[in-house]
Amino acid sequence: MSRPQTRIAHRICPLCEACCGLELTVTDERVTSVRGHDADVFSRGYICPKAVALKDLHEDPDRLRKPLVKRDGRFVEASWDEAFAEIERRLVPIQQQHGRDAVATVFGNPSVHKAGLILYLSRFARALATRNVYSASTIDQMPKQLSSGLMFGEWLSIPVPDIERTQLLVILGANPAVSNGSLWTVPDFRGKAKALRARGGRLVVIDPRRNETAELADEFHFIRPGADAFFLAGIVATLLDESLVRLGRLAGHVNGIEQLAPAFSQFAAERVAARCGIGADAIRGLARSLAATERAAVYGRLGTCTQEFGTLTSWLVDLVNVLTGHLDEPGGAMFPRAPAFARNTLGAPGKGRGVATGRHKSRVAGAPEVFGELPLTCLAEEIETPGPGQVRALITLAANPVLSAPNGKRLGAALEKLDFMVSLDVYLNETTRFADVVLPGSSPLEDQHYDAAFPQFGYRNAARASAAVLPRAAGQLAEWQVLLRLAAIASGRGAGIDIDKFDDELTEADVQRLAGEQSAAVMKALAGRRGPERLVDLALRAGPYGDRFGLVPDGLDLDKLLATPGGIDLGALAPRVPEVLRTPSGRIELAPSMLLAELARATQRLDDPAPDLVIIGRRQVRSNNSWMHNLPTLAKGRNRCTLLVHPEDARRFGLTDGGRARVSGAGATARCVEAQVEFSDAMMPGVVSLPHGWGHDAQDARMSIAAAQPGANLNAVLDETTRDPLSGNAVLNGVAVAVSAA
Ligand SMILES: Nc1nc2c(c(=O)[nH]1)N[C@H]1C(S)=C(S)[C@@H](COP(=O)(O)OP(=O)(O)OC[C@H]3O[C@@H](n4cnc5c(=O)[nH]c(N)nc54)[C@H](O)[C@@H]3O)O[C@H]1N2
Ligand SMILES: Nc1nc2c(c(=O)[nH]1)N[C@H]1C(S)=C(S)[C@@H](COP(=O)(O)OP(=O)(O)OC[C@H]3O[C@@H](n4cnc5c(=O)[nH]c(N)nc54)[C@H](O)[C@@H]3O)O[C@H]1N2
Ligand code: SF4
Ligand SMILES: [Mo]
Repeated sequence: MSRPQTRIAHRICPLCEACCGLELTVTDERVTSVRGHDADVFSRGYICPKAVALKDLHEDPDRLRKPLVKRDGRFVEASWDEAFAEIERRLVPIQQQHGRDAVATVFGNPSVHKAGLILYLSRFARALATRNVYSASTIDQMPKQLSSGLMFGEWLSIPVPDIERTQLLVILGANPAVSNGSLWTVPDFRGKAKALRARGGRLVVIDPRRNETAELADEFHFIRPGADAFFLAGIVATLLDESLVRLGRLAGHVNGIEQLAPAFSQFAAERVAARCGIGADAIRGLARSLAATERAAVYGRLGTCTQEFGTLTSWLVDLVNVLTGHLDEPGGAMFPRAPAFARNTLGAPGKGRGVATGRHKSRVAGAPEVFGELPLTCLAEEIETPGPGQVRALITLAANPVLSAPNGKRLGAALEKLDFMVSLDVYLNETTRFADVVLPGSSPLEDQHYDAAFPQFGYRNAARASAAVLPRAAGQLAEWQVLLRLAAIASGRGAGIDIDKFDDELTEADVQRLAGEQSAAVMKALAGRRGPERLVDLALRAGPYGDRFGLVPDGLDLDKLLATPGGIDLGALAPRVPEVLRTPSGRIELAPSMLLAELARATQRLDDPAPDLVIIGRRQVRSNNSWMHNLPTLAKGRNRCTLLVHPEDARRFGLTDGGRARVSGAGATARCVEAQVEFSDAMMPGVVSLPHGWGHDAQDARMSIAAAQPGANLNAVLDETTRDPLSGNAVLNGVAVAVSAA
């Protein structure tokens, strides 16, 4: 027998936004251990329990490895050529007969975590040329993208707390101690929060649940779900009223400051206190602390976005940061400068076109397009409702909306009625089981990796790339190749297209736009690579730290990053205003008219009574959205899909600890689920919590481990018709429910 061959490989973890550097031991082409990479300049050895599950995912017998085509209602394995031929045969006639909008697409969360998907999504979408583009963004962060776009001129110019230098961090509606951060790439949040406190700084958390982040905090307040806009408006009103506003260096770079005093006159702390469930003294006190602390930042995330006033709230977070002199200042909320793919490093600095919404509207609800997308919660009605523009076919890419989006039952029933559906996914699950053709996505360990999105939200600037850890399995296509083939079919160029030539053609067009007369030379410099790797090399070299194709000899390129697996540190965040701005005025828009109108609408809602009981979600360390419940290392152990109930509420509703409860949504067609009750005094009375992403009880899915402990689907009781009207984002928290013993 030959001696086992062992090697060490490095890979950035693609499982969440923290983007930790991993060190993997590979013995005879099998991963034998996964550890944190101590020499990683960004994550410094930190990992969470999910990283180890990359091995489970790679080896999971349920993971799809061959295309599946549905014949007479049953899936049969097919070759890639057969699968693409079937797609061409069925998709193209739908486009021809019913028009381009008859084909919809949904991009799911993992598509942002894989270079082969994120860098080819736009190519695919352009080829599909439909208005029916949906994604996880409208059940997640679209409000923050919209408020950032309106204030700073770019959808992804989102400031993040400079946590290593701040002295006061206020967190609303986020639980980075578990989620590891979102729109804020911050591995080891826990360690950084402890360091903040060790240097005398303070952490304040505002949440309807005393969550794991609150346990690290100096100060915690329960807030009534959905009341953050009122709370933050109370802070702004206090700053204005007590003359605490200090713009500092930004004074010459803002517009609209004079519009604020009249707009906030209704929101005195004493007036909003009851709406928030937080005393006026605490609101005024926090406003004063923010104003008086030299280095402070307010951060809001999922809980502040997935509510009716999501965009309003997201704006108010940054308005408070500006008014207290903490935006774009060290220790405040700052704009990262990513080494590649950041729109706020392209084009003329300091001015731009800004953002617009509503260039078209959804056909049935009339919801405005935002960032080129329609609200995911509109998809079911767009499939169900006859008439011109009706959605008759769907392509899902790494998405599981039947579990992830409100009222999946209705969506599932709609998917069943489609003329044709294709999914690119790693599992046959609650959503992909409705497809006619399922194409297998690759195991992340088989892909070279560069995070195109997350360095735009990094707690510091860094550049890292990873080589593939394992060779691609025989016969497995890379996901970018799959997307190009789908693009070729959708644009009428046929499934048989030469993928490499097609890729050259598209990349040449990009280079032409970027480099004009120099484009031939640039293409030559990129020779030897193709697919996402070539796009990464191009973006790095043309980017703010790039080698500019030789003009900056010690600048970045992909070779350099691949030769440095621990990455290259590009320093602490640095002030970027006005260069970062892309608004038409070249200033930060403090009072966009759309948001002032929304603020006025909120005044009508100041006296809304609290519903008897509302539900919120939660995340857990050993789980990620809807798809990691089939991985043995994560799935083992106790039932985690429990309904957290405050003991007082339990008494009111006759629930027992460990017993079962029926949770039903409000309204005539109330849907219900059953879950195990767990008493918790960490819950605000009147609020219960169930994690999302569970409910793996579909008979025809193929996830054997997940099916053994299916859990209850939170989204089954949520309502697909309530949205933040500005961003189209779903309301996932603070929804009225009833509970009873089951
Ligand atoms: N009630 C409630 N609902 C929520 C949330 C909440 O807080 N509360 N959170 C929301 C948020 S923030 C998000 S982002 C969404 C997420 O919702 P989705 O975008 O639907 O994402 P996931 O649930 O993570 O499902 C990911 C899908 O991608 C597949 N997949 C995994 N890895 C790969 C891969 O490498 N390649 C391919 N091709 N496929 C892959 C999985 O099998 C699964 O089908 O859920 C949202 N839903
Ligand atoms: N382990 C793990 N990590 C993950 C994920 C996962 O599923 N599991 N998902 C990833 C994804 S896709 C995302 S988007 C991020 C999200 O990361 P975070 O933004 O940190 O989201 P959550 O952990 O859901 O925390 C949201 C918090 O908002 C609170 N909340 C609910 N409603 C309200 C409200 O009205 N007001 C206020 N102030 N708070 C409210 C909840 O109680 C909860 O504590 O996490 C990512 N990381
Ligand atoms: S926190 Fe965990 S899942 Fe997220 S990137 Fe790091 S190791 Fe991966
Ligand atoms: Mo998300």
